Amino acid sequence: MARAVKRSAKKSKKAATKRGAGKSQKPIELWYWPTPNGFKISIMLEECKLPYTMIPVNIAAGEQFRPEFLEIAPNNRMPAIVDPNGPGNRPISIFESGAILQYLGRKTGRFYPKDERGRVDVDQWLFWQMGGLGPMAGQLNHFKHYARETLPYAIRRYEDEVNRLYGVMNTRLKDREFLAGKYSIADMACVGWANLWKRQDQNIDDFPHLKRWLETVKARPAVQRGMALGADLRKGIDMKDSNVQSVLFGQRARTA
Ligand SMILES: N[C@@H](CCC(=O)N[C@@H](CS)C(=O)NCC(=O)O)C(=O)O
Repeated sequence: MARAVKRSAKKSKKAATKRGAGKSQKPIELWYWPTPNGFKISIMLEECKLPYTMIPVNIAAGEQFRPEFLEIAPNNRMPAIVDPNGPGNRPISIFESGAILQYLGRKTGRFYPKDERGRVDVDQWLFWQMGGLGPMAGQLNHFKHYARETLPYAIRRYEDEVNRLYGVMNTRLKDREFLAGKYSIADMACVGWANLWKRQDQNIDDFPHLKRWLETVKARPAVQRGMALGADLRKGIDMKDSNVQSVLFGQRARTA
């Protein structure tokens, strides 16, 4: 696993102390690769000014299969975190970006309402991203940009679905600034995916409310820092390279 990169620790320690979190808060380990799923967590850590150390997981080189990563992320997908100051002040590890966002929201009391109605509103849109926008845009990306065979039916199927989902998002954003009213972890979950509209062959001008939302979210300095995290790591990686493709595609069960 590549060298860990410390981020924000100095500035954030102060902020954490200010919020009453105590001086003993150790940096959260963020196991990460710069993709829209990774950005969700780098954005949230930046928004909350939590101290963290980024540990790159080079998924193009197969680092997601290393035993030390599988121990915290048995699904061999990043992102994952280890919070040394988890519940009971004991370490906790978490995989699945939605679960991590909710955990960090509960831990900090930020971007995730405490009242039930507010929380349900955020959860709906968070799960909508986890089960809809993320997987559909992910499949579209696969068939449109990475697949060795061109399969027009598959491309059309996911392009249509992403288009439909953007329509849903656009309607939702017609009369509210953010997906759940106030800026929340649901917006953080979606921004990295919606930001790829060009690559998805979507026309953002068909979705004016979505366009306004995207510009607003992307203007936040923490979002910019989160989405810039580790950008250099991807340089020189060719997703069409047969070694990379043999790591990432055609994965089947690995039984012990
Ligand atoms: N549902 C997971 C999806 C995470 C995911 O798909 N991560 C990809 C990168 S965006 C990954 O780690 N891929 C490694 C692989 O395919 O082996 C989450 O939201 O955390």
